[in-house]
Amino acid sequence: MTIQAIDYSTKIPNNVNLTEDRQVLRALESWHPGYIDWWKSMGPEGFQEAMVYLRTAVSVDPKGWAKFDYVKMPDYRWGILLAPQEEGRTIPFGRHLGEPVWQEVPGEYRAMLRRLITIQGDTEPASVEQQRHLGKTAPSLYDMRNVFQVNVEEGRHLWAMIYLLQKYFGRDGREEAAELLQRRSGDPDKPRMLGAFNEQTPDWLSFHMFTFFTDRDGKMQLESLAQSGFDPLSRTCRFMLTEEAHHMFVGETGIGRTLQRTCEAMKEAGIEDVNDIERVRALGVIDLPTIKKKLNMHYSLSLDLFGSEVSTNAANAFNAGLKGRFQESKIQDDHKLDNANYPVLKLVDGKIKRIDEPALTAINMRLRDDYTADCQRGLERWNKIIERTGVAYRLELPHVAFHRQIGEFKNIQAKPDGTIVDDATWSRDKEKYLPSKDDGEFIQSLMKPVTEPGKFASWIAPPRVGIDNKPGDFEYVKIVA
Ligand code: BYC
Ligand code: FE
Ligand code: FE
Repeated sequence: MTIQAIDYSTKIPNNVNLTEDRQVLRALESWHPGYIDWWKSMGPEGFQEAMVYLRTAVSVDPKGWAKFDYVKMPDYRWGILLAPQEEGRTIPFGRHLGEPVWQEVPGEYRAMLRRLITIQGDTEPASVEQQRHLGKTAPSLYDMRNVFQVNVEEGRHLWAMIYLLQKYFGRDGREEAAELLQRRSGDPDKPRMLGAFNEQTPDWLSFHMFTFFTDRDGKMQLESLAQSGFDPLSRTCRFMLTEEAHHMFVGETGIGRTLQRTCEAMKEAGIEDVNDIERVRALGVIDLPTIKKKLNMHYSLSLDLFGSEVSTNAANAFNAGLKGRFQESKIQDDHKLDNANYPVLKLVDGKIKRIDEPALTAINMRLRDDYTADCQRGLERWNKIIERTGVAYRLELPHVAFHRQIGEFKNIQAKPDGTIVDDATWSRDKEKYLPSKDDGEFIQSLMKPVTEPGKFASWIAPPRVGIDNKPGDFEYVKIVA
């Protein structure tokens, strides 16, 4: 395994030898100004001049791939970095199992591959757009730096997909690349492609839920694409996953610190009843039932990102060797799914039932199940935090039929426990399960910026350790007024 050094001499840092790939370099360089315009108009609002203590990828070596320094965000070095090519790699699943991986796009799969890459690419700038207001209400400089770190890396993930489109898809690829800068999150005329990426991220509780739940969909999708027989896609996704871990860390610790602070404040004030919302809120912390509602919302929105439980798109992508399963190589089966079944939750005569479906068409369901298990482990860590404070409360994932807009359950209403209810009951009760306008306003009232180094807003505990082992009062962002 050789590790290609990163070339910083070109405008676009890369380890794909762009200096000798003139045509692609030119295409990328002509896309660059539009990207910078997009970043300046749609990236973090009000902080384009700030000096931010960011990590930048300087190698793809898993040990020591990043360096930390103060950077003005528009000067961030968005690079094209692929994990090293593995000698003799073969296609790990599907109809071409065992054949050498492709270094060029197989003609018959061109459209399918382009679509997968475009959808992946679309989510990256969408999340930056959704999060652009958050700097202004950051609960600390530490948190502010974290959202900006996530944002620049999502920007880099867009570059990763743009490189594939421009190198391997000719004129079609250049058109897709241009359109990726034109769609906008939440815009009714030119929305982003997937549902959850057109929702708002109105406050920091949502941001942390988003990075826990939605970036985790990112992880699962990238893991499946990292299996791809199209080797450049696999290599790109493998390196993206290195960065993704931090995004989920931001979400998990962000919620963990919020829970910690709420529970500590309740204990100090001697409040036993978690449902005594008024008294808890008066302490300047977010009550646990409201945190649960936000969890319900972001988990259900993220489940929609897995597509329909039974999907021929997914079956075709698997068969073609383009998109595999989570940890494909660790699964003990034929990797072709010729005669296999997989249990799928379906709506049968108005009841939710587990039905065996051909495993090939149930690929989305399987990935979603792996995702749910991964989320569940995170929830258990949150519950430990609550438990240690002595507050009697547990977080749970709502049933997969709850609040869905895609798949089997999109036409019914179910409570978080999975009980199906009629529309009238749902309308009457939904604010018990999802954040109400009132909840939103209360959270908004706490979103006051804290910009003094080492200080934190009332509703969130400080982190246990700093970024890059910096001390507690480190100035992660030098704000320029
Ligand atoms: N919203 O067969 P179906 C990330 C459409 S996140 C709107 O059920 P399929 C990140 C679908 O397009 C990871 N439309 O689903 C996280 C299709 O439409 P067409 C992003 C939807 O194709 C945080 C029709 O419904 N990466 O990286 O098997 C921050 C029937 O589709 C939705 C990927 O998603 C939806 N939720 O699976 C930053 C990987 N769901 O084509 C970044 C690439 C479905 O008939 N994408 N539809 O018009 C895929 O693998 C698949 O496209 C999907 C859908 C898993 C998304
Ligand atoms: Fe990403
Ligand atoms: Fe991410």
